[in-house]
Amino acid sequence: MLDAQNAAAAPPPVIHREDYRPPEWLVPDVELHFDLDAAATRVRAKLSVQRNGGHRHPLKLDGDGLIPVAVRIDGEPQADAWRMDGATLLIDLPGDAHTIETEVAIAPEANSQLMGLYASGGMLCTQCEPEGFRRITFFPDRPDVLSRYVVRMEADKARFPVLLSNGDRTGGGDLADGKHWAEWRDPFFKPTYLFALVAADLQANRDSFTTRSGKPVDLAIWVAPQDLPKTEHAMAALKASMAWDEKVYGREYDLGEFNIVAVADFNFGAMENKSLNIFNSRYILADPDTATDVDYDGVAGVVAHEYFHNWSGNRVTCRDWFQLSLKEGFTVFRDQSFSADQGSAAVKRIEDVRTLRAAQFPEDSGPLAHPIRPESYMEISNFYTATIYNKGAEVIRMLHTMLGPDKFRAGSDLYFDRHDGQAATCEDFVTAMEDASGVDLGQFRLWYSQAGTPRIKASLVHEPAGGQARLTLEQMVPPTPGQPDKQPMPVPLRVALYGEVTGQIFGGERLVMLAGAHQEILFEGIGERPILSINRGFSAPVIVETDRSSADLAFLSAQDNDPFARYEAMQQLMVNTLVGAVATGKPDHRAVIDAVRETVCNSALDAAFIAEAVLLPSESFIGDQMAVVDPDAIHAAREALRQELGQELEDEWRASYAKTHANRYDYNPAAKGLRRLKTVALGYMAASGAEDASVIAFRQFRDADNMTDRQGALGTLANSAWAERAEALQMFYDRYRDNGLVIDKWFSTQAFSTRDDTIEVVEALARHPDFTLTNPNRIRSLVGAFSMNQKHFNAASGRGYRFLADFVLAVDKLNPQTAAKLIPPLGRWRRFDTARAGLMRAELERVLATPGLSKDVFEQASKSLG
Ligand code: B3K
Ligand code: ZN
Repeated sequence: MLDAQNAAAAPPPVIHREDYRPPEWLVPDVELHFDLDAAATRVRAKLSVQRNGGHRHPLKLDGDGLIPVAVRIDGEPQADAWRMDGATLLIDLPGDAHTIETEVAIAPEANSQLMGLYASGGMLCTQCEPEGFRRITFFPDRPDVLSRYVVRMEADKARFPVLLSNGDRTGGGDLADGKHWAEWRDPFFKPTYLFALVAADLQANRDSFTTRSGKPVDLAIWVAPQDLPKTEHAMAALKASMAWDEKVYGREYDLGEFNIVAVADFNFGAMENKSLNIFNSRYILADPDTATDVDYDGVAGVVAHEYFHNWSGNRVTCRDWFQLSLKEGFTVFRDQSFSADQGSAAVKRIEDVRTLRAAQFPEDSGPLAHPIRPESYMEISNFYTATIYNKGAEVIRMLHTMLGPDKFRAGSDLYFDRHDGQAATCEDFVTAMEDASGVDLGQFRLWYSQAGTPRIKASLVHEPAGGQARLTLEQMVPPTPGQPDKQPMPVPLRVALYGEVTGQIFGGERLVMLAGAHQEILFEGIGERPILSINRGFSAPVIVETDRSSADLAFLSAQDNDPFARYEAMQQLMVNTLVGAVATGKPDHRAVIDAVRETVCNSALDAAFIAEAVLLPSESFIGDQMAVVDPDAIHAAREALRQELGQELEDEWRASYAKTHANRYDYNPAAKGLRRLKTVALGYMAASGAEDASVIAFRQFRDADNMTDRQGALGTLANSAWAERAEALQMFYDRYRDNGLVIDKWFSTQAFSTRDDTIEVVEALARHPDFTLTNPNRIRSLVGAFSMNQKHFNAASGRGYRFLADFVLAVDKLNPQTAAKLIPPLGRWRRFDTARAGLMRAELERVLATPGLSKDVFEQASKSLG
């Protein structure tokens, strides 16, 4: 942590994309020898190094917290040939090819950062992306240095009976003193960030998959014995992903083994290490009693995501970390498409857009805005963002829309063929798409370099005399930090015009390519007044502003044949209503109530879609539409609309509830949809103030045969003033006290509560014996969840801000990556009134003034002050 301690005094250096230079030394082969022990692990590394180019520079091996115990060059200890430059080991080498051996001692159980080799629940495991490998051994720790690895591990056999690494197991056996060893070889060239090892006492759910060319693959998911029954869903998702990638992308798996290990303490969701994926256990373990339908979807989506990385990330990796979206945006697009194919594509698209709007749009309009290919960073761990991942996926999706599935597939085939075994760039990807399709993507590249969410103004004018309709589009890309002036981007908009009377689409859907700042599109043969359906399927990650009336939005919410556009029309109607209510203080709920009634009563719609469509936009999304966020007024307006919807449509909610509640647990898209609608209906019944709502909620909670129903009811109870509330929370805790993942839900449900005592409850929960700073899931479940509770986090007293900043500082001492991820809500100060903005800034300043800050937190806090 030497660097970290200097951060407050001298800001950490800024790394620029334009400064990229190829590596000076390559390391084609590496042998690692681990003498594993939780308190003291010895790591010996033997690197074959090759000079790359005609320079005379020394070999630079990155290290972080490492002290060399021994260094040998071509087998000899040459003390005068090497030196330390800060954390980096420099070695002067006379020739162009040498063998370097180093030895270090590390302490996994003292590693609270969870980067490098660390201990979790009695096992040893690794996390190397992006720069954790340098905490294990000295190495050129950058993604464009690709090596073949041989890994030998030795460990106590009783404590660590399972020894895993990348590739295939090539040897093993017993040693003296109760120890044993295993050797693994990975024939594929890979960068350091894909290295992994696990030493553990776990058991495997084993299965197999035969690739389409007939090669058998042994699959194993490693967990604690009592968790084995919870791995079936992940295993099914893994096999489905393997088949899907063959079918949709023509990509086959390339080794004889594929292992997944679940760990309780993990900074992220999961990690795609070559053939040894390591997962946060929340994305592996699922059974009906402990995991919700959302959790099941998360497990399948993340298993697929990490598996898909084997091609989009591992076989073709990133040249440097500025190219992160090359693998992440593409892989998110791939996992989204996979999930859409497994269930309801319409609902999946709605969920993906909701995530983008909740996580990425605020980022894109705030002080941390960056393009999907950033230009600079202090700490690359801060760039695993919704922009890189989710906007990155939207950019790939636009290519898919513009090129069509066949040309897109030709482009991806060309990309994989051309760059297999290489460290590539975003530019390589776009060039492959361009070469394979013949489509000019020159201007499209702006999506990689410009930050900010484009705003599109769309207005439609009907000229009945000529039977024409004129669609005028205007584009504005807002300024973002470091990018004051923007160029218009190419925006693919799927558009349809509906006849007001006939309800028919005129001439089918069109793909309109908006290329400039202003464009007019003429539609012919429009005899009746047309209603505009635009950005159907959310074909571009933009904000579309239209002047459509409430009546037109209601029409679309009832009739549009594009499910996303239909959902969107309802959302827009709700947003207009709520923003209007906040602005005028005179709510007019009529149009929303009628539109919701129409949707709830439409027997042609499936339950999952109805549940999504009738949900009110979140308080933060409403805030995003306002010049100055007024958290209390938004909350009051939204609750008033919820209450009136509950009361006016009480019979409909009761009918929906009755229809769905007899349903016994089964995991399939239809049953999931019924469960979702059931809890949405329960929420409205509670909002209506119906006297029996508490009894119904408590009954749902108590009698549930699955976590979706139980947690759904608990959420309603947790928001209430009902007598049953405390009992339900206690019952939930007692039932699941030994299950960390479910106790996370217990914390987050209370942190999300709308009740007025939420901040006191949250502060008390931070002192609960089950709260701990060493488990990232637990931190997110309380502190992260609370920071998303717009009303209470933004309490006018500033108490919520102080709570968050206290945790940023406390967590930073242990785990800078997790601490830095807590900061963005404080960076939203520009969106609030001056009093709140001042309080938020004061907390950011307090964080920045603290000595010994990590560079992760320094970068996020200083940029957030703006
Ligand atoms: N590639 C990993 C990212 C882990 C980085 C942690 N700082 C997870 C994923 O996107 O699949
Ligand atoms: Zn990923």
